Amino acid sequence: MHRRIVILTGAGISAESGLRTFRDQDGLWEEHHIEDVATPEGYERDPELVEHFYNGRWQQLHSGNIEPNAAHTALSRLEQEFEGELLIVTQNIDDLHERAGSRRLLHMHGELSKGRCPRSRQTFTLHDPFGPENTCTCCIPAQRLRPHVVWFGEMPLGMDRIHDALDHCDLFIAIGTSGTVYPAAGFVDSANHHGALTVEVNLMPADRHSQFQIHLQGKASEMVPPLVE
Ligand code: BJW
Repeated sequence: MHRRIVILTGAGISAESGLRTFRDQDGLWEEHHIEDVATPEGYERDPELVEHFYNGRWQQLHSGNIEPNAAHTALSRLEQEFEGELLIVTQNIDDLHERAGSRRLLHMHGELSKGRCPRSRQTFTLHDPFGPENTCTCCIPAQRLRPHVVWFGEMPLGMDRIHDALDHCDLFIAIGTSGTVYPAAGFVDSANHHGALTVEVNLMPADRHSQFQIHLQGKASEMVPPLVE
């Protein structure tokens, strides 16, 4: 019986809700250059382009057409029923885990619904898409908010808490992530190192496939509910 579980989720868990992944066919990186929209240098060069990229995704998420799927719901049910320690670490910036009811959740790559003051790092919930009017209330003069997301070369969020959970977990499950982006891609190594059972759920064998002890190949919405129930 497992008592301490860490679950890592990636874009694949939200794919069946209608959100595009990054590296699959038709993924976001087919249409956008990573260095333009997902680096601090790209933002410095052309903030409007980057805001446009995130505003398109913000609008889709708030269009009323996007809902959590059976995989998000199953993880939320697990959280409610499980009496041991559980942490869902998501690389996703959407809020589908929250909408499904998950609370023991950490957004390591940030959140689409928030902007951040570049000076104080304080975050603000965005009720509208980005624009020059989105400024902070913590500084004088007010600073233009930047997307609260983690770009390449920036430090992911909550790493101390994540490492602590990985050091003590006895079950690590990665769902719908290609295992190409670090440090998340290395979490399986930490979990293995600490003696946890490591399980991968993916449509395809992912990059770090061979590091997992158990592979469940298929759609997250079909594989996750029976796995956690
Ligand atoms: C399904 C499915 C279904 C589909 N059911 N499955 C050289 C070596 C090692 C590391 C580096 C290196 N050079 C640079 C680095 C570090 C770099 C990195 O990893 N680069 C690699 C590309 C090599 N990492 C960083 O820079 C990170 N920071 C860092 O390392 O800090 C340390 C540091 C900082 C400063 C100084 C010194 C050290 C930051 C990474 C930030 C990532 N940001 C992004 C964009 C922002 C958020 C956003 O816009 O949404 O985050 S990139 C993008 O990739 C996004 C994602 O969260 C992330 C991961 O993608 P994910 O979720 O895995 O999606 P996909 O599309 O790749 O995969 C989807 C999967 O789902 C596929 O496998 C499908 O098969 C599957 N799937 N449908 C089940 N229905």
